[in-house]
Amino acid sequence: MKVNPQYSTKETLLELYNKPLLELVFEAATIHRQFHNPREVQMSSLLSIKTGGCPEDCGYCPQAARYHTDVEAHKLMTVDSVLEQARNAKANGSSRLCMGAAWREVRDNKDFDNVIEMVRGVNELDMEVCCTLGMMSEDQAKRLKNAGLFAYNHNLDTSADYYDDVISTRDYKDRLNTIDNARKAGISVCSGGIIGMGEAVEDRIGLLMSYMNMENPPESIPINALVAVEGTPMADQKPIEQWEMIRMVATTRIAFPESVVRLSAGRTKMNLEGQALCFMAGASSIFAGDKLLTTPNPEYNEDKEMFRILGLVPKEAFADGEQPISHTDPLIEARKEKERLREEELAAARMKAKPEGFQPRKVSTVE
Ligand code: SAM
Ligand code: DTB
Ligand code: SF4
Repeated sequence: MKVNPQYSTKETLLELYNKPLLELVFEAATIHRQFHNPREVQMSSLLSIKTGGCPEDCGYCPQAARYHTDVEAHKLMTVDSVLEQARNAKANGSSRLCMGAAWREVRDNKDFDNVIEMVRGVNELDMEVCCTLGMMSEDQAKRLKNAGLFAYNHNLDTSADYYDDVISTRDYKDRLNTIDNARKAGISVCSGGIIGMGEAVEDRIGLLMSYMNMENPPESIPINALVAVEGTPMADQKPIEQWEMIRMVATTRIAFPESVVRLSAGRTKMNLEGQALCFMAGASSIFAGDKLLTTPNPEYNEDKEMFRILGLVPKEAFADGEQPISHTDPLIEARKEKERLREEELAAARMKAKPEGFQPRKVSTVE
């Protein structure tokens, strides 16, 4: 049951969202238990591989070049430093790494070649590797997939109706198109939204309806609360109440029983009890580490303590029924085969050169 047929219209979803809070949480918790292990919460790490200087005008985003925020622009990180950060994240319990770039779209250049290497390297660490790089073509998606990309994050953010109030440099169709390209390449889709941008409750439902109308809704739906950043047009937005986050998580959980609902940006403004209700209502992932892409997030130790108090355990990679992407790449395999043949030739030549009766010493090997 990818979508819940009981709540497949605007009206039924809106009614669900507005249910008495504890009834809503109970219904969500019931569905959650049927499809997921309620004690498991995935720790996922975010890494901003290319920061700031973005040409887009997303009203919420501190990385847009046109707004004057404290974000310092950085060019693309090196492959080695990304892999070092990935190993750190894994050592701290993360089973997924999401690499974000402040790009409008992917371009076929040296930077993209390097991202391909990053994806290959992180996949080899047996982590779920996710990227969020802006718009991309089907061919670019295929290259990412071949390198071992597990998921692509591309948020619709809000309803189609409210979208133009938030962003003017691209439209909803562009977003849907990229999601389609990820799908065509066989990449798992991560797509969700932000609440607290001044939208109406109907826009939150409109966002969910966009996913409801997809042939294949996202496997992963991040729910963010706006992090209002000084210098952006949304700097003065009043923070949402955590009850709204709980309602949004619960409604998403009920509407998309099989998807992973991610309690994403905005946790620094929530207390332990609020987050606990989100987990109860079906959130089964958080971003771990003291930084999201550019804004603060709770410290590792704080989250470890929260897991201890609530009896949660970190979820392993690929626990949601998806298979890891094989590390075997046809090019690497061909190179290995060439090396093996050469080794054989050398060994044969050595044997020829050895005196009669020579017995090689036995060496134990581990495959
Ligand atoms: N440039 C790419 C893109 O827009 O798809 C990838 C990076 S972008 C920062 C990834 C997502 O972060 C956005 O789609 C948005 O949903 C979320 N985001 C950005 N700024 C945010 C903020 N201030 N509060 C909450 N979420 C935010
Ligand atoms: C998502 O939905 N939230 C994450 C991730 N996908 C890429 C990003 C949150 C960014 C919050 C603002 C910042 O730190 O710059
Ligand atoms: Fe650029 Fe992405 Fe930020 Fe929009 S959300 S300004 S595309 S980095």
